[in-house]
Amino acid sequence: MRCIPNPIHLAILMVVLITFISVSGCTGNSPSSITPAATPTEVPGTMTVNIQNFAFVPASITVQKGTTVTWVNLDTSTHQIRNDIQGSLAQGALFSSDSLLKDARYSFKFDIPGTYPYYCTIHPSMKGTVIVM
Ligand SMILES: [Cu+2]
Repeated sequence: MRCIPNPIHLAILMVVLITFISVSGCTGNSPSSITPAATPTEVPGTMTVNIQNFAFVPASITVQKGTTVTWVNLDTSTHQIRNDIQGSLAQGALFSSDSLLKDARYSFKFDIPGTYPYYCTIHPSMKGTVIVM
């Protein structure tokens, strides 16, 4: 029995080869690894408020009790955070930061549910609120 190449079998073989080469070529074009987009992550029990363009961002946050809130000054201007009880600057403050230079941080842990307004002593028009549930 002689082995004669069957034209149909050759055609099928060619299609299979072309398909294989095409698929192999495609895998070369796909990214070798997918890097997940960087997403801001909050460690449980912490919250960050940015001080940016003379504003607290976000100006109002709601957190569970026991949460530590950290303010980060992204401005080149110095800011100073002070708790303002019921809008009266004369009353005592539960929390009060030092003067925060650029990139300085201040943290305070909120253990008691309530509403805590605060402001910047240097720029009193800057106001924010921490609501503790
Ligand atoms: Cu300020």
